[in-house]
Amino acid sequence: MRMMGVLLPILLLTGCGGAVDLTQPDPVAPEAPTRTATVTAAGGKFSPAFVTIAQGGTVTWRFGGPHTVTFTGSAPPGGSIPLTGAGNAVSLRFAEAGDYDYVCTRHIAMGMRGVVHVEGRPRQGDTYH
Ligand SMILES: [Cu+2]
Repeated sequence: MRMMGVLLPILLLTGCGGAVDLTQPDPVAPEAPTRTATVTAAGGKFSPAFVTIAQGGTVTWRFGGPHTVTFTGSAPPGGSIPLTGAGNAVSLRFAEAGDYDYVCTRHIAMGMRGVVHVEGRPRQGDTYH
């Protein structure tokens, strides 16, 4: 009988400790930008028109009709994408951080424009004084 008195509290404690505490939020890791994004060029617009990627990441444009991806300021090493027909996909890699504004020269009057936002990161070998 003495054993039962000891065992019961232990079992209750175990049951409690094993339960998931839903009141505590999961620890949230700092959100890192993804390294890739896909933009659809169709129907007179880029969707999504604004994408964020990490430095060194890649954006792929999927063409649903004849469109261009023409950078109006900074351009990635591959440069702009000339007129490209439906069914094609073209990827560009962005080595440098910054904002890359672009338009479709055919449909600029329709407001067919987009932005690739490339988030920077400290480079290996950088020193801070
Ligand atoms: Cu277009």
